[in-house]
This record gives sequence, structure tokens and C-alpha cells, in this order.
Amino acid sequence: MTDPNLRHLQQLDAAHHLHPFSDNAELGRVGTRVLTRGEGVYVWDAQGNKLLDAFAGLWCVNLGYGRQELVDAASEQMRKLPFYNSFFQCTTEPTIRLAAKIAELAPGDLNHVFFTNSGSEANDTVVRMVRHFWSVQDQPQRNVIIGRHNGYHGSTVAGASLGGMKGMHAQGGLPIANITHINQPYWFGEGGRKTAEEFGRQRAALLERKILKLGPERVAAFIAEPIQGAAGVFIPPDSYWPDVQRICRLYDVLLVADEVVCGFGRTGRWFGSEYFGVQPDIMTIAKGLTSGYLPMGGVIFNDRIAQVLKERGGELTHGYTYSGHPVCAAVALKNLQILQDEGIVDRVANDTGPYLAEGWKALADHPLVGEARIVGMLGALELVPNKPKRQFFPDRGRVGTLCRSIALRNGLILRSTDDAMLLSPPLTITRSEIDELLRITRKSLDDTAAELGMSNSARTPRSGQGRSRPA
Ligand code: PXG
Repeated sequence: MTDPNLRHLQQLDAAHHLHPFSDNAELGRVGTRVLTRGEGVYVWDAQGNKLLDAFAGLWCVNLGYGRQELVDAASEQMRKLPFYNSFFQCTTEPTIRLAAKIAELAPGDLNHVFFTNSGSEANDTVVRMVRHFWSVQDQPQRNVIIGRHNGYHGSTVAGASLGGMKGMHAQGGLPIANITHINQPYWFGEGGRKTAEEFGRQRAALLERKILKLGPERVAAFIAEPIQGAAGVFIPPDSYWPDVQRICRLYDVLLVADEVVCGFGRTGRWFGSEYFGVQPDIMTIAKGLTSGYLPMGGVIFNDRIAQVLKERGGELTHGYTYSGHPVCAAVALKNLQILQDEGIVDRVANDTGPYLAEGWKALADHPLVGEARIVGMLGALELVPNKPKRQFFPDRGRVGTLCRSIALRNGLILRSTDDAMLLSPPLTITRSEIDELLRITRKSLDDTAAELGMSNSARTPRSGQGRSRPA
């Protein structure tokens, strides 16, 4: 029986709260899940269910829940100075120290930061920044930005335009002018009979073709996530990024890596670009910057861009009230310090990450799983109807949603996109918690297969070799 207080909250929620990325009519009927507290990798809901959060809130709670040091950093700064702005030749100490810290962590000459409140605002800022960069160098016509179909760069007008989500473009008349998209390097879904390497090169070549079609003198920048997150954790073939980097350099197109999901240790490197050996001109960040404890994002850019903006850009007519908010900055600084002091990025690369990867890839022996892919602590399982063939269920999304509900019932939060189950746990997850995560995932796959009426023999075999690729 639902507790009356929860029912009341659900009624208020249905009456007054429009949820993001939700069918709000359906949600009103079902009643929202109210989360009440968190500790480590676990959260509890208002019905008292304890859930292992294998999605880190929304790809962001990298340090896990309940870190007192982050709470203390926030409250100390709030007591001292809860807010001051960074306009009018002012700023605050945590803001300065955070900018310097980010410059130290970011690869190469990515030494400069503009602060925002979110990943969407960071990508929005990029649109203005790169166009301004070219414009003050007497190339105002260099204003086209290339993104990718199914890329996700946020929900603001420019962020959603840079992204290539058709459902988002359909609401609000997007994309805005001078943003165009190329196809994504999604080998499992779109690679056909090509090898992954061949497919990666072909998808990178689409960038060159697009640049040439537009005319290189018109192309300001290319934006992409090192690994596509929301689309379904699409890990590009190894051949993809080196070619993209080469093409951008060849035509002097600025390379923007959206590190909102991949940044701050998720891949076992500080930034996803480093995992692929890429040196972008610009990186956008958010989420893991504060482990989600407070909202904060930013744009990191290189010396060349900084020099042009400073020497030729004049006044920067861009900024948010809360750009570089001191409380968020204090929390971000502490978050980065903990990641460093506890060697968490290194642990993801060399200890818990490989341990998780081994168990995750072994799930590929399950008849429902067409592919199990993972880098660091970012992974996906592609659920398929007929394992030997790389194919999708006809009504895409139904089985993924079913498996997600079953996992929840079994005490595990996994996100699904279409029929892919997505994995992004707190980076602090321990080996025994990984065992639990893998055990519940396998049980949830079994329960899903049972619900779909797959025969007993089509569930978990007693023994079996993990395969990372479908036949
Ligand atoms: N870039 C990437 C790569 C993201 O994943 C953003 C930018 C936007 O950040 P903000 O802070 O403005 O939300 C994101 C956000 C999902 C989902 O369903 C993913 C995000 C947001 C909402 C839902 O996976 N990622």
C-alpha cells in the first residue's frame, strides 16, 4: 500500500510539476518515484526501496552520494560569501582557483575556462564563441557548425540544434540556422558487413565530405561527444577519432569535444578525448565537474582561441548571473581534489574499471545480448531478438523499457535508450558492489527473457564464453 504522504506528493507533482524528457500524462497516471536519500552507490525512494544506482543520477554523481567533504565545502563557502558575480572586473577566490585547476587537468594548451551552469549552456556558449572567434579574424562567413545525428549536446535552443535528436528538433523549430549534421559512428546498428575499423574511417570521411560540400571557408567547428552517451553509449571504432582530428586540422575547423559525460574520469582518463588520443581546441564540461552536487558547467578553450578573443574580441557580451558561482566552484574544487587524492581516475583505468569490464563483457553470452561494450565506467548492452544476427526488435524501445523496469524491481537503476541498457555508475563503486551490479543485471536479463516468452534454453547458459561482438 502506498503511504498517504507519498500519494499526496505524487498528486501535487502531477498537478504542478512538468518533468523533463517525460510523457507527463502517463507519469501523472503512474505516479512519480520520489527519491529521498543516497549513500555511496545507493539511493532510497519514498517507498523504502534501496536501489543500486548504476546510472550515477544522470551520468554525473561520479563520487557517489553522501560525501561530507562536498557538503562542508558548500556550507563553508555559503557562510563566507554565498554569491558574488564575475562581471564588472570582479570574481571570487574559488572561481579563480577552479579555473586554474581545470587548466592544470585539461590536456595540452587547453588553459582557459568560461563558466556556465550546465552542459547545455556550455554548448550554447560554444556557438557564440566560435562564430565570434572567426568573425573577429575577418571570416564572418565561417559560421557553420557540424554536429552528428543522434549527438546530444543539451536542451537549450542552440544545444538541441547542435545535437542531432530528431524528436528534439521537432519541438520548437530546430535546428537553428547554420548547424548541420553528419552520421554517427554507430557500428553495431549501422555498420552492416563492414569491419568496425573500416566503418570508423568511412564515418570520419563523412566529415571531410561535408566540409568540402559546404566549402571549408564556411565551416567554423565540428562538435562531438568522444563517446555518445544519451544516444546509447556508442563507442566509436579506434579508426574514427584520429581521422576526425586529421580532417579538422587539414581544413582549420575547430574541434569541439563535448566532455559533459566523458569528462572527469568516466573513461579512466581525465577526459574522453585523452582516451582516444585527441587534442581538441575546445571542450565542454558539466556533470562530473561537481559530481552533480551543485549545477556547474564550462567551456575550456586553448591558447590560440584565448589570444584571439583577448586581443581582437573586444568586450565579451556573454555571461550568466551564476557564471563561476563561488559555492559551485568550491564544491567542484573539492570534488576534483578528492578524485586526485583518492586516485579514482587511476582506479577506473587499472582496477575497478577492468574488473567491471570483464564482468560486463561476459554478459554477451546471454541470448538477449547482441553486444556488450564498455570503456572505463561507461557501457551498454544491446538487447536483440535473435542473437546470431545483428538486428533490432521490431518495436524498438519496448524491450529496453521492460528490462529497465525489471531491473528497478530487482533493485538496480539502469537507463535504457531504445533497446540498449546503459551503464554509468559512480566511479567509486567497489568490487563487491560491481559483483552485485552484475548479478542483478544478469537476473534482470533472465527475467526479461522469461517475460518475453523466450524458452528456458534461451536464458543464461550454465557456462559460456563472453563475446564482445555479435557474430
Ligand atoms: N552534453 C552531453 C554529452 C550530455 O550528455 C549535455 C551536454 C547537457 O548538459 P545539461 O547539464 O544542460 O543537461 C548532456 C546532458 C539522458 C540525458 O537521458 C542525458 C543528458 C541530459 C538529460 C538526459 O541520457 N545529458
